Amino acid sequence: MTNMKEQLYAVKQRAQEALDLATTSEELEAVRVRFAGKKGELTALLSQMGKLSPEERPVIGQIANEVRGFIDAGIRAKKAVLEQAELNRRLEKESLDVTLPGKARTVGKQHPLNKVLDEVKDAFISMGFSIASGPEVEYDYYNFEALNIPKDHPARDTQDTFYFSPEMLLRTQTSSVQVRVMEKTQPPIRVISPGRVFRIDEVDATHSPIFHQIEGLVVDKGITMAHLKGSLELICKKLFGPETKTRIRPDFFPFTEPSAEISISCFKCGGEGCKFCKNEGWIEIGGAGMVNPKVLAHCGIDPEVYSGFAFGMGLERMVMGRYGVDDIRMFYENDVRFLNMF
Ligand code: 2U9
Repeated sequence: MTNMKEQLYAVKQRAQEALDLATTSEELEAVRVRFAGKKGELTALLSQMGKLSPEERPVIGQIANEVRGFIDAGIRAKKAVLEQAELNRRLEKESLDVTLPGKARTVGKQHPLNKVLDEVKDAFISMGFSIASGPEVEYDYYNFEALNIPKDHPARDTQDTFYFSPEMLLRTQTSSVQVRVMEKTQPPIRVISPGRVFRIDEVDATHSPIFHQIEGLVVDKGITMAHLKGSLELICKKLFGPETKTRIRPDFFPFTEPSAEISISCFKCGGEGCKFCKNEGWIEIGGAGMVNPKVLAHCGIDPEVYSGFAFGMGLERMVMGRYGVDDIRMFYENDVRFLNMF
C-alpha cells in the first residue's frame, strides 16, 4: 500500500513538472494524455487496485481521486493561461497601425451622356413636360405604321432596321413611345421620351448602331409652329447658354407636316464661323415639325380639334458638340481616362 501511495504522489509530482514545462496547447494536450488519459499513468496505476486489500482500497481510492483532481485542475488552469497568451500573441500580430496612410478609393463618375441627359430632362421638366419611356423591342406598328411610315415607304430605307420578325423590331426612334402615350392619354400632352435607339450602321467616328434620342411632343388645342419655335428657343438657351440663337429651315419627315431642321448658333464662335461649325456659324441639332394630322388620328386624337408639335435630337451629337468629343465610340468604351474628363 505504501508503495502504491508513493507511486500516486510520484505521478502527481511528475504531472506538476510536466505542466510547468508545457508552453503550447499541443504540449498541454500531451500532458493530459500522458497523465489523465485512458491509457495514462494514473489509469495504469489504478488498474492495480485489485491487488489491494479491501481496507486499503478506499484509502488509495481517495488519494487517487485527489491526484486526479489535482491533475485536472492543473490542466484547466494551465489551459486558461496558455489560451490567454496565445490570444495576446495573435492580437499583437494582428494589431492595426491606424496612423498608416489609407488606400485611396477611386470614386465613380456619372457618364457624360447621363450628365447631359439629366440637364435636358431638368430643363424640360421645368417647362412642364413629363418623361415617358417605353420598350426597346417594339412592334413595327408603333415604330413605323402609326407614324405614317407604311411598309414600302422610302423613309424606311434611311432607318435600316434590326427586325426580329416582320412585326417586331428594335426601335429606330423613340417616337414609338409617344405614340403609346397618345393612345392612352387625351390632350393636353407635354412629354419627352429619351432613350436608346438602334439602326444598322457601320461603326465609325460619327456613327454607331446604338445611340440615344430625345424626342418631344406637345399636343393641345391651338398649338402652332410659333409654339414650336418659342419652346425650342427657350430650351436651347437653357441648354447651350442665354446667347444661343435658334434657326429652323424646311425639311421633310413623314410624321410631321410641315417639318423643319433645327440648328443653333455655334457655341464655339457664337455664329461668326469657325472650324467647329465648318464656317457656317450654325450647328444642326435635330429635326421638328407639326405632328402630321394622320398620326394624331392613328393615335385616337381628333386632328380637327387638336394640333401638336414634335421634335427629335440626338444625345451623342449634343454631348460631342458641347465637350468637343470627336469620336462617338468613346462613349461606349468605358475608358475611365475618358470618363474622368467630365
Ligand atoms: C410623334 C410624332 C412626331 C419627332 C421628330 C425628328 C423630327 C427628327 C431626329 C433628329 C436626329 C432624331 O437623333 S435623331 O436621329 N429626329 O428629326 N423627330 S420630328 O416627331 C414625332 C414624334 C412623335 C407622335
